[in-house]
Amino acid sequence: MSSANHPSYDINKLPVSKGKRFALVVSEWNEKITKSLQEGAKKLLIEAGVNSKDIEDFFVPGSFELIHGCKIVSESLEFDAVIAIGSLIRGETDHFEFVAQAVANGIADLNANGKTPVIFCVLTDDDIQQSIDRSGGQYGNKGTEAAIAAIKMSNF
Ligand code: DLZ
Repeated sequence: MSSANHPSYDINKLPVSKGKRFALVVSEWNEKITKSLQEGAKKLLIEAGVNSKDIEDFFVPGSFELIHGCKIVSESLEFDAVIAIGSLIRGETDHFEFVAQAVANGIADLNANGKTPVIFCVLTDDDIQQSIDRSGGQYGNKGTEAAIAAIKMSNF
């Protein structure tokens, strides 16, 4: 199921992905959610023709560390696109806005200044139910959408 906001896609109309290399940088906070996002992204990449050996997973402790993790991975120039995967839930941190803003700004900086596109797949939800709904639940899987963006940007 696709989300209400994302245009529907035809897997056969995505740019050629065979031979492209993708990195998934995954935050371990709210692991159940980030694992579902990671699985959704990986499934789409493979459906689109990416070889599983060309998808590499990297793990960081929390969403804040996605900035450094993605910087190291993207600067290696070994990948055609990087997907930053995290889950911030408002109820669990007083610093929600600060961390969310920092991660968004950090990933934006990497995109503005680096050569490798870094896709933003960080859920910022009010509660765990919203996160479940968007990571394979009733609103689809944002990991899938991030993988589509990664494929498109890898061909930019
Ligand atoms: C500390 C913290 C809290 C309270 N909540 C979350 C969260 O909901 N999602 C997330 O990805 N990370 C959280 N963190 C951890 C921070 O991202 C970071 O790992 C720590 O502040 C250490 O830098």
